[in-house]
Amino acid sequence: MNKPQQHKKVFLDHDGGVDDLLALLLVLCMDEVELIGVSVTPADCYAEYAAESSRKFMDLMLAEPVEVAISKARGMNAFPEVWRAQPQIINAFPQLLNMKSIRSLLSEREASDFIIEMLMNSSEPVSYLMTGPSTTLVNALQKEPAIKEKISEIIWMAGAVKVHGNVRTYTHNGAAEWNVYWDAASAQWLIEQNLPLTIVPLDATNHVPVTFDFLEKMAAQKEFEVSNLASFCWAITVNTIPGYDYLYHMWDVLSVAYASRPDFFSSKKMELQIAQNLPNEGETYEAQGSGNWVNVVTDVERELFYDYLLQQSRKNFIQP
Ligand code: AGV
Ligand code: CA
Repeated sequence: MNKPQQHKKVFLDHDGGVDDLLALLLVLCMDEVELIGVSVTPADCYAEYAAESSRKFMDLMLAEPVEVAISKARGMNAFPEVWRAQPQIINAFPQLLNMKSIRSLLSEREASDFIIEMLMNSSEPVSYLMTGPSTTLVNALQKEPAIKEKISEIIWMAGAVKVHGNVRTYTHNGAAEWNVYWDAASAQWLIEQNLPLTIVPLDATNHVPVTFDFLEKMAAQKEFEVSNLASFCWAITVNTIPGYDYLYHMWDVLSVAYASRPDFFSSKKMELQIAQNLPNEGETYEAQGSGNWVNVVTDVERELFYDYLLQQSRKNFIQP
């Protein structure tokens, strides 16, 4: 289980869902990782709410918190409002409500400018973790292509390659995953850039639903403050409409775990394209001979991953 790890600089570009915030919490628990900044895209969240939770999570875990920037990116296809409002429940938890002053700063810069500054100022290449749509990163890359040299890898929760997607709206056939569907044009542009890109699609994340068995194990170690906070966060996801397609999964938490423990995963290089029009707008499909090479995570050792989450959560908050 314990594997020595090299020091890694990481940037987290998330979109404020409950599992995005749990992904942030996991990154904050990774000893070998130095978080250099966070951006929030207003996709599966209202960004102001998510920025507040993000700043408070960092205050709980970091002696020297980093900045959070809000993106002005807008997707073609908005997330359902009930999903966007859900994570505000986290700001209503007593642990967060009782934090009256926040040390971690909200950046005055728009997130794509913030990303450019953080990457250009970094002395070493950065692992770029992305758990929402790609629009903010694409905006940054288009404004300042030199940031490419500063990115050692991009790990992106996105797509559904061999499995059904999770978009359920009128006129759509369900083949797309939401982070891609929000802005399919940016996603296609990104995969064309020849960057060291790994996607963690539903093919992999379908293996890690939020189960009561897992919640019981996390609850059993609630004397650790991180486990206690994580238990509450997961608890607010269990009202997701029952039925396999709508079950809450550990999408983003699984994706950031890949940064630290790639040994839990199987992946393979595939040539992908992204559909731009209905009925399958945002579908990530294999196009042998005419696609763009992307490293695709296809499977995960589920029990190793769940155990890793439990182990990483056996931590307490810092004493400020
Ligand atoms: O498609 C998965 C992405 C992940 O980044 N998000 C949720 C994760 O943060 C969209 C999503 C799909 N189904 C959802 C989603 C649901 N039932 N509730 C909230 N968001
Ligand atoms: Ca997300």
